[in-house]
Amino acid sequence: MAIQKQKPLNCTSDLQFLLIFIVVSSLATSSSAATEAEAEALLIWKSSLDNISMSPLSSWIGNNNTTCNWVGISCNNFGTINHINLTGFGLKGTLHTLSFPAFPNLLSLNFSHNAFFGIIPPSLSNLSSLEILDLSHNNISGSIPNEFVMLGNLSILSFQQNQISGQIPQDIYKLSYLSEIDISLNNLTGSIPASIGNLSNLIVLDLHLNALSGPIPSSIGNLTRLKELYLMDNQLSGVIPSEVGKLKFLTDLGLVNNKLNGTIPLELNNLVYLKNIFLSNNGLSGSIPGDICSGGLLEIFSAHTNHLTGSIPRSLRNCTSLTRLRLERNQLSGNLSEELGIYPKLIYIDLSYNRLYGEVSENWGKCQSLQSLKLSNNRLSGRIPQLEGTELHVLDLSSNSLVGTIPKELGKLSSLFNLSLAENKFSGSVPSEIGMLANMQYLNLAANNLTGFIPEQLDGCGKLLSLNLSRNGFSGSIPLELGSIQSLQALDLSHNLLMNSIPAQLGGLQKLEALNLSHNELLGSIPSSFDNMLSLTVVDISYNQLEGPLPNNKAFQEAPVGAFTKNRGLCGNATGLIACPSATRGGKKSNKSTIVIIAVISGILFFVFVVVGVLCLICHTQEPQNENQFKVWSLDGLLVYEDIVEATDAFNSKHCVGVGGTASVYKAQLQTDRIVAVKKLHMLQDTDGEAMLKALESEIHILSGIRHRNILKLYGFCAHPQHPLLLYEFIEGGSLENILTDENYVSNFGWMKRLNVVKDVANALSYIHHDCSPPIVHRDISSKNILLDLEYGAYVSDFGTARLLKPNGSSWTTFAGTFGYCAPELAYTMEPNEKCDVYSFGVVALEVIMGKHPGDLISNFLSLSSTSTAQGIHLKDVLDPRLLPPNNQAAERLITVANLAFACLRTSPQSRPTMHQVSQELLF
Ligand SMILES: *[C@@H]1O[C@H](CO)[C@@H](O)[C@H](O)[C@H]1NC(C)=O
Ligand SMILES: *[C@@H]1O[C@H](CO)[C@@H](O)[C@H](O)[C@H]1NC(C)=O
Ligand SMILES: *[C@@H]1O[C@H](CO)[C@@H](O)[C@H](O)[C@H]1NC(C)=O
Ligand SMILES: *[C@@H]1O[C@H](CO)[C@@H](O)[C@H](O)[C@H]1NC(C)=O
Ligand SMILES: *[C@@H]1O[C@H](CO)[C@@H](O)[C@H](O)[C@H]1NC(C)=O
Ligand SMILES: *[C@@H]1O[C@H](CO)[C@@H](O)[C@H](O)[C@H]1NC(C)=O
Ligand SMILES: CC(=O)N[C@H]1CO[C@H](CO)[C@@H](O)[C@@H]1O
Repeated sequence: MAIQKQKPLNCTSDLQFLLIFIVVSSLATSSSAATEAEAEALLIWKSSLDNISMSPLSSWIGNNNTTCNWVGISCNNFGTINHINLTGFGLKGTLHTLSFPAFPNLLSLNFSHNAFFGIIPPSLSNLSSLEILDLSHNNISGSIPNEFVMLGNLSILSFQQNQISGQIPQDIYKLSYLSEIDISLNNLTGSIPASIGNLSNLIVLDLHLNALSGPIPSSIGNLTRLKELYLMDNQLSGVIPSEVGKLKFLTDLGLVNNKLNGTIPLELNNLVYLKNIFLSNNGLSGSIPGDICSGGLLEIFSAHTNHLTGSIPRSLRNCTSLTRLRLERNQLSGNLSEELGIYPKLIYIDLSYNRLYGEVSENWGKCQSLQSLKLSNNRLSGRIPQLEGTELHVLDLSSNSLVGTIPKELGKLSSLFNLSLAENKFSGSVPSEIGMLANMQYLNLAANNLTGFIPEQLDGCGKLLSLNLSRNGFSGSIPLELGSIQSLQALDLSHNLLMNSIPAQLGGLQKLEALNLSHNELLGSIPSSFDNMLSLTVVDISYNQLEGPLPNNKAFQEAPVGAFTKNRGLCGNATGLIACPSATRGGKKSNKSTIVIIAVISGILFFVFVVVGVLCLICHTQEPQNENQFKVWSLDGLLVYEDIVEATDAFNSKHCVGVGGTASVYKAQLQTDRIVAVKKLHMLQDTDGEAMLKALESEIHILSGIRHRNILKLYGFCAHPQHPLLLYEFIEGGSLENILTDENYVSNFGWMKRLNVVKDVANALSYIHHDCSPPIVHRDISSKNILLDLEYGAYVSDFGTARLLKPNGSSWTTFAGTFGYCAPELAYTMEPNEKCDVYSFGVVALEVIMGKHPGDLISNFLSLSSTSTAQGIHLKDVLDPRLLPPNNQAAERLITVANLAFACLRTSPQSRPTMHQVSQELLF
């Protein structure tokens, strides 16, 4: 099939609309004058406010001829003020300086989202026409004054999120027009007045997150128009009054986190509009009303952590509207095989910690939206059904009596990140397909009857944090591939039949904190690579056949005796062990000459290690790489190309996620369901297409061999003559630059996450400079080219301008790089080397901790000194002011990063550290 000529790419068309955007003032005023009293009252009040309030109210000047045009003010046809809306103006001050009697015609007063403090002044009651009062999201304290109930026309009242204390006024029932009360997130005490039942127009009652106590008054049943009732997070006690069943329009019922007991009233069966029911964390008993989904609108039913008994009602079986069902931690019983239907919208279900029996129904596999299925700690039997039809992220079937093998089809659940099948009766071997679960973080298969080898393919679970295979019958060796799961923090292989020696590769698990290899048949000595496991804190290697010295590692040195017992012959200076015969490792006491000898020996050893290490790396990188993907993709170029054209609707701008000088980037979901980022290169008209393609291709061949977890994976290349495409791993997140400038992300991007980003980038650069042969220089490190995933893991991307650095130097034709990140020497030499990347890294590291490009700070620093570290610059002056100050540990590390960054910015390339040195310094 011939490829049709594509429409010219136009990713920027949306921007053009933005440019011709015209701001239209929406402040319609029907009259230009307000009364003199109103204008005066406002001006007096303004002058009482904090200074920060002056600029938002700068239009509040002059006389009453202009008042109706003041910001936030609007007037009625008779020239008096009827609405004041100052939402989110950043105003600070009190309310009692505002003379409320001046506004007899005011209908709405909206002061939400400011910093008002002090009490609610009793004179507020002078606003005799007021219908809407919104003081939410301020810092107002004191109690609600009794005079308040004189606002006889009030319909909407919102005090949400303040510091209001005291009781709800007994006379609140006098505000008979009230349709909405929101006093949530305050400090109200006392009980809910029974008189509230007289507010017959009430539609919303929200009192959640206060300190209300006492019972829920049964008069609440008189609120026959009520749709939303939120009383959660208080200390309410007693039963849920059956009168709730009279609230026939009720959609939302929130009673979570109280001290309610008794049963869930059967009368809820009558409420056909119910949508969300939250009853968790109370002391409720009895069974769940059988017809709770009678209206067919129920979406969320949450009643976990109560004492509910009986079975899951049949009405829930046909409740196809359900999205979340949480009944965990009750005493529910019954046969689960029959009780559940197919829920097309169900996302989350948790029935753990009950007494359910029967089988895991085949129907679960047909719930196409299902992301979490948690059935642990029940009495389920039978096998795992087919679940490929779901979107599962979490599957927890632990602590049941399930049998059979672990189905290899689980490997198709590509979103799965938490799989727990522990404490069942599964048998057979672990299918290697589990290794296809690349998003897996927690894998727990402990305490089953699993046998065979531990599959080496588990290294495909590259994000694994915890792997627990303990208490099974696994045999064979520990696969050395486990050593490449760099994210691993906990590894438990205890109580199996594992043999042979511990692979040295496990020593590469730099993030491992807990290691349990006890109760196996492991032989030989503990690899010396374990010396470098800096995160390790808990170890247990007892009950094996191990011998020889303990590694020189704090976790081993400080472990209790029990961690080593019942081995063949371990030695070292840990408690309970004999000292090793020779002083090669672990020995302490010695005279000076042995120290010198040790130093010399270890020097030589180190040298040998380095040489061997370097040779290994060279061998390794020259080994045929795993090029399957690359080959497949490049051979099938046409096919993949068509697939991409289809997935991007022929490069439609709606799939475009970024445009740069040399390329546009699209997000494409291929037919294999893989999501890739497609980079479409802009080809210049006058370049020699063929030659350019050849050059690109050979370069890409080598780049595709880079495999590092902090480097964006290049999957392949389509050598299309008009627009060559590069296919990359798609990272859901954004560029470092975007995240640092987006206020929505900044507060979540705390110090520890930022330190990790710096570390990740350093590791990636160290890898391409020092572990690749030939070394690769990136040439364009900037915050634009560093992508962050949703967990703030960093990926260096865009080697578009990188060229392989040939050992004998190479000619550089064009200058690459981003302004503001380029090393100064690039201005007069065209031979960039690794040290340019080091410089750019310094800029990025500062940018990460400052929250913005360091700009002038660099030139100031460069003129200050050319060799030293950051003299005269205080850490607190450079830290991102949008975050809270760091704690001690983070502060210490930030100082390290700042000093390193300044070292990287030294004018003379020779005096900058190497990326290897930098990444070593960042090993915290
Ligand atoms: C207010 O407006 C009236 C009529 O437009 C005018 O006569 C009067 O001078 C104005 N007052 C001031 C103080 O500008
Ligand atoms: C107050 O104003 C804000 C912003 O215009 C609006 O979102 C909010 O709903 C208003 N409050 C009430 C009670 O109408
Ligand atoms: C709110 O008021 C309390 C005292 O009433 C004070 O401690 C607190 O700092 C205030 N918060 C803000 C954001 O102004
Ligand atoms: C309000 O509720 C109480 C208690 O349920 C009841 O005795 C009373 O008759 C109700 N009042 C009205 C007006 O319905
Ligand atoms: C549960 O129900 C299924 C289907 O009706 C039935 O086959 C099974 O025997 C029941 N299990 C128990 C333990 O009663
Ligand atoms: C465990 O598996 C072995 C071999 O498959 C079998 O002989 C044994 O009975 C199983 N034990 C349990 C408790 O299921
Ligand atoms: C003019 C007027 O109505 N003033 C009232 C304002 O509110 C206070 C407190 O409720 C009353 O005491 C005033 O009489």
